[in-house]
Amino acid sequence: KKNPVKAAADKVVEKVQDAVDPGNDIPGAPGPVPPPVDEPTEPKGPLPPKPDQRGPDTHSPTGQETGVPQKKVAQDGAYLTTAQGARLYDTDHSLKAGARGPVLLQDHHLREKITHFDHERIPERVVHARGAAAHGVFRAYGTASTVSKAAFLAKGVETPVFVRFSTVLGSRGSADTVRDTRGFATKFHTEEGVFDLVGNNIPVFFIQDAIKFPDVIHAGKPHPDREIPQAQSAHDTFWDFVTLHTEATHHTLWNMSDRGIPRSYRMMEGFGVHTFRLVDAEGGSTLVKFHWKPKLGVHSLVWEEAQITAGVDPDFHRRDLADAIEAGAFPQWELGIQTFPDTPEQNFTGIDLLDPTKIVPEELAPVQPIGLLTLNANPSNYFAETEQVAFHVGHLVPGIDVTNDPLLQGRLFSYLDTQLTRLGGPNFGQLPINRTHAPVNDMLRDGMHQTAVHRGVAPYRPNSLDGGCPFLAGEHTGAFVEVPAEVAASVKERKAPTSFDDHYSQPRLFWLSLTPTEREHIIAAYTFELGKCYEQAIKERALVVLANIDSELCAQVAAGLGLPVPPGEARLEDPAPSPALSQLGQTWPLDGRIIGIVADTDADLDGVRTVREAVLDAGMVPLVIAPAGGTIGPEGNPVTAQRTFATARSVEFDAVLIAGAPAPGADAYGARDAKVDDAATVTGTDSRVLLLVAEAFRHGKAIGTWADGDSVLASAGVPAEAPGVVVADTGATALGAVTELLGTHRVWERFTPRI
Ligand code: HDE
Repeated sequence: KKNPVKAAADKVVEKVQDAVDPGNDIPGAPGPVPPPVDEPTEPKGPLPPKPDQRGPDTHSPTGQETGVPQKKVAQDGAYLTTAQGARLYDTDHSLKAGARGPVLLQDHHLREKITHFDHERIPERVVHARGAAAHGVFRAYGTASTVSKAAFLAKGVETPVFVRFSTVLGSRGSADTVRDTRGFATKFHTEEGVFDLVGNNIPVFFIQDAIKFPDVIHAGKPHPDREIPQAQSAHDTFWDFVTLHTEATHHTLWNMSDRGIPRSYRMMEGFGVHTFRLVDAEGGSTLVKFHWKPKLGVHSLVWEEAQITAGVDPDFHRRDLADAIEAGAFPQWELGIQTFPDTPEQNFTGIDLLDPTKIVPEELAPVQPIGLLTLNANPSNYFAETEQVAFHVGHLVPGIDVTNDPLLQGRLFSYLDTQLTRLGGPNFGQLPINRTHAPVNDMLRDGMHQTAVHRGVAPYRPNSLDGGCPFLAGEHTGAFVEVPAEVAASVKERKAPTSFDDHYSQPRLFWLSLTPTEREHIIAAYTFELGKCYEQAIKERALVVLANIDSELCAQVAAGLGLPVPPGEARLEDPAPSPALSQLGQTWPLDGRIIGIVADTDADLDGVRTVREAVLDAGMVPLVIAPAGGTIGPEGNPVTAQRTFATARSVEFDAVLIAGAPAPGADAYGARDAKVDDAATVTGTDSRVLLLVAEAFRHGKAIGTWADGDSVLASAGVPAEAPGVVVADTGATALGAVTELLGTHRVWERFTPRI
């Protein structure tokens, strides 16, 4: 029987819906859906990016438009429909035999909704599962044209790109700031097809042969019995492997250095790791190593910061990248190459170019800039873009080829293979984020998730039915032709060249190239990670490895572990240090740096306003930290709090300013209202503020105070005369001094290395 109350209610709903019935007349309603774009099936000019391939346009939170505003609504059209387009009148109640009765199997909407939901997840990447990505553009300087005929490297050519950064070991939901290598994978949508540069933020790798990849990853991933620890290398199986397998020493040392805990994806170098081969228009070839150099410099967290951040804001790097792009502070990297003659030895000054555990110091082969990458748009949909993007080192374009590096050779197999499981079949190239912008005219047919409707009857060659089409291209009509590199007559064997046996000279080179502060961080990292191992034998073996890098490093870690120092092996002559490997000693731009400004109702709020403006003018982000949410100050002219004492933690800020109260009599913000006047001054006594200031100090961050803000320093145990602590009269002076300090990222004098 019809429920009269419900019937009346339904009528009302219908009426309301009719009233707002929109179609596309409602201002702001989405326009007509564009017609689908056919997959190209015959040779023709390059297609522009399809509507669903274009990166979204962004706008900044300050309201400054950086393009067409991003579409904010999830659906097109006015009515909710099924996947088949039938309009729905109710999506909240299952179809039942009476309001209190059982659910009917015939409820097709319920079944469709739940079934689709049940299958929303795909397998996460077996490595690099956690990532964050952005769209951008690569603009070539043309400087690489002498060594590569790749069209996208010609002067002034702009190529759309999609870049995905990642950690390696953790699962999709793991924390961003763990100690790990970071992935830096770039998909160039060139007019000659897709080129993927699938690199890392560390220039060397743990292993020299792809066949060992499952071993190193099984060792680094959580233990198979309890599946712990998550996204960590501080456990027995990792150290068991890397100490038994000493070719991993160089990469492990980089992981234990500051490079293992980057401050931001925007402040990381990227490396192609392997040696690649570029081919010029005449067929001449050059060996190269690829480098990404961040415009903001290379900066890291300190270990305690990384640990706190993993709990306080596990999405720290993801948020940082997205916020910067949304605010219009587009991160940039220069792509550079080190070039080497393509000789049969593939060796440069004694360094085997096929060994991925070796770098070539920049002092021996300078990095020559060839183009500029700018990330300027956030993905619109995490799953469709960041999750479904599929990189492959075999996605190459004419002018870029591979070498015999045995690690690279194995990767050429793995990246295609892994997508079959992850993306469910061989047609992942048709997904919008992966689809090339170049015309596709392949003879690949059918398969899971085929979305192209191929026409004709002759997807084979040779054929007569299609008039012999399509034809094969040649070197001068844009074909990808492998470099006819000579392969020396040899026997079939499972072996590595003897040059691959040198596992220590380059770890020593790295160690010798760092400043005492950076070395101190390495000592602390080894002491922490090995201290987390249970097996004594593993720790002892690790010390033997360290003794072969440096006796002082070994001695300090041994002291931390409470173990005897093992003897080191006799070493050959020390390599010349490579200063380019150190992160310290230079001054960098401050774009997007975050300045916390602690203020309460008694503070010099005029000073706070001036400082906020100046911070914004300098391209940085001011965040006012107040006792509670809302505003502080007089009703007519309040200062808005972006953080509160409860929500702010030091790790979020690159520098901290403390606004003190103006001198008695000098009313800084004019007529105060009585309510505000009554509010107690809490800054100097609030334990959360004291913790914030003490942590900022411990982490080497610049701290500035003005008016009587310096009283907080004493309560927090921070000496006012310590390096990088500024006690000023006005906010502007305090900010000026702090800004100067920020250029070097941290106040390095505060760290006192043991050696
Ligand atoms: Fe990867 N790697 N890898 N890798 N790798 C993958 O591919 C693999 C290696 C790197 O954001 C997988 O689509 C093997 C070196 C990045 O989607 C898989 C070997 C370098 C990403 C795979 C290596 C990398 C991956 C997992 C040893 C730096 C993330 C999912 C021969 C130069 C890409 C996928 C993204 C992802 C295999 C070694 C970088 C399984 C077999 C060396 C940045 O195919």
